Amino acid sequence: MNASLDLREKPARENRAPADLAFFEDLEPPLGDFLADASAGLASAPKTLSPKYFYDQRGSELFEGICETREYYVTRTEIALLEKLGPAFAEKAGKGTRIIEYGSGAGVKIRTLLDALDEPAAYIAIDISREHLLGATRTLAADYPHIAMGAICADFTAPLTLPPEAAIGNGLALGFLPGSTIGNFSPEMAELFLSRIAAMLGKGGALLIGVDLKKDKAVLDAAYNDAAGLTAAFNLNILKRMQNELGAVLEPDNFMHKAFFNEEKGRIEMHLESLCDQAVELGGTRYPFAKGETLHTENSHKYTVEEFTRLAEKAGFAADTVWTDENDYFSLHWLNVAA
Ligand code: AVJ
Repeated sequence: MNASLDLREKPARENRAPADLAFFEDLEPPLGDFLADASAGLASAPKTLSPKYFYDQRGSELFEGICETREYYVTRTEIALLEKLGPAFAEKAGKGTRIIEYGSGAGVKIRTLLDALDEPAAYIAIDISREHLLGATRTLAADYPHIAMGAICADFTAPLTLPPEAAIGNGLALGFLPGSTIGNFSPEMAELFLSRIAAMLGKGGALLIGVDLKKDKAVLDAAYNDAAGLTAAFNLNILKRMQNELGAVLEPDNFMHKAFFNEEKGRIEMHLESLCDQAVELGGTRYPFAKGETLHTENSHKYTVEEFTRLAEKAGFAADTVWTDENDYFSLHWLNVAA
């Protein structure tokens, strides 16, 4: 190696943590290319778009609103379970647990764990949104000064090894994946993702994961068709984003929110259905929509306890305990990384 090559080496990346965090690791996840993804999705048959584009500021607010609706039982059912089961988790986890959360939520769910466990040593959040991640973790740092807080900015669905700074204490490494986030993945992708989590947590680790259950189709359909219209607005917001951010030429009023449980595939599907023959213009290309044709925006897979247990086992976990609410609407699974 010669001197001129040395000069071209990039300076070591700085991952300076704010003083209140134990560490901050920025893996600089590539931002999704909304224009490229939307163009490819409109050109494909059937037309699709990734649900990750729901969550701009307005979309995130609408999602929080959905969680408060009477029909969307998911959030309140899971939080009630987490609160009730605190002592059971504490007994399983023991002292000095290090919690690793995939995604950093509003903080309500993680607080139930931090409050219930026996002197947890650390909380480490992994999230793709840098601002959201740092904001959420620093708020927790202020409220839990005795727990080391770490943040990793990364795409948690991609292969990832925990940095050496994340090895805090010698308690259990406990992964936490609430909210039925896993439902957005196809079963094949869910298995791959879970196997990566198992590798990251390592031998002796465990995962606490929230999984929405199969149930009466009418209950499922209603949860994604709330009477106040928040889910419809959430779905249609993706068209407004295309107009505002990508300069798409389209008429949102010519599309209708459509969500239903597909029994055969075991998933809620969300679509935007075209109410007439029309075209969407994006990046200089016209994409024709026939009346009744849809843009498929989301899948939310539902499992039976047995189906999900089998999937987790294929991914390298050993099922330990499953808890469900009194209606069997939602499940929490405690899985151990298989030896
Ligand atoms: C955030 C993916 C768990 O699938 O229920 C809620 C998203 N979409 N209503 C879900 C959602 C429409 C939600 N997840």
